[in-house]
Amino acid sequence: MTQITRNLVFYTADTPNGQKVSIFLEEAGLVYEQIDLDLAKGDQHQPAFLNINPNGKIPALVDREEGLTLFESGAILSYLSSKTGCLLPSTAAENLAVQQWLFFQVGGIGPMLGQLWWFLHGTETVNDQALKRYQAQSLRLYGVVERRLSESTFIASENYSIADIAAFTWLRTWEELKLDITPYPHVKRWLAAIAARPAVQAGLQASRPASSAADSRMTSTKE
Ligand SMILES: N[C@@H](CCC(=O)N[C@@H](CS)C(=O)NCC(=O)O)C(=O)O
Repeated sequence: MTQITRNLVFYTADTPNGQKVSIFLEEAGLVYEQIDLDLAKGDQHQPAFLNINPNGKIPALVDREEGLTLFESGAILSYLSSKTGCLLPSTAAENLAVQQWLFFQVGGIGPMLGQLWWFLHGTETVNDQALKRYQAQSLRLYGVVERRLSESTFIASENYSIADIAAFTWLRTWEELKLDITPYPHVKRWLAAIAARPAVQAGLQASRPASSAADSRMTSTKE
């Protein structure tokens, strides 16, 4: 495989938090180098990666041009949007709304749906109390988004934003999470609209490791 040096190096895995950044990179048409971490094998705990993200989680981004290393998907999305001007809100009020809904995703939707996934698929022990709690919390959050989308085309405003990208990669997983989203027609309308965007489809595709047969970590260049 030819290795080409790129200014943007993106550390990821094919999960909702990684997919958010993949989608943005495609929306912005950025050229980047992708390093796929095998989370099951523990690549995220290797010292070399902990130097990039001391929290040992994907996604992380290195911008060689700026000499910058960033972790936390919300921070990466905000950084890339400011750097490129892509999906940048046009007013201070809209920017605040985007940040508010982005934080809501990172602090609420991600942890609750993530825990639900874990208690459904990540552990062999069935814990009914935990399942009940995370199912209830997840559905509550779908309800919050439903109410918001009943009054607004997109989550933060009438414009598609990084807050939509962030929430989309999580809320699209309802089937895997065994959730019934029939009571949330606005969420369904919004999921379908975002899924139809070519950059979203390209981002989800780019998020898949270059070769599932390869051992350990793989490098590929996306452009
Ligand atoms: N708040 C973080 C969450 C990152 C996160 O939880 N990443 C998961 C994958 S979706 C991960 O790296 N898990 C591996 C581990 O916890 O060992 C963000 O939004 O970037």
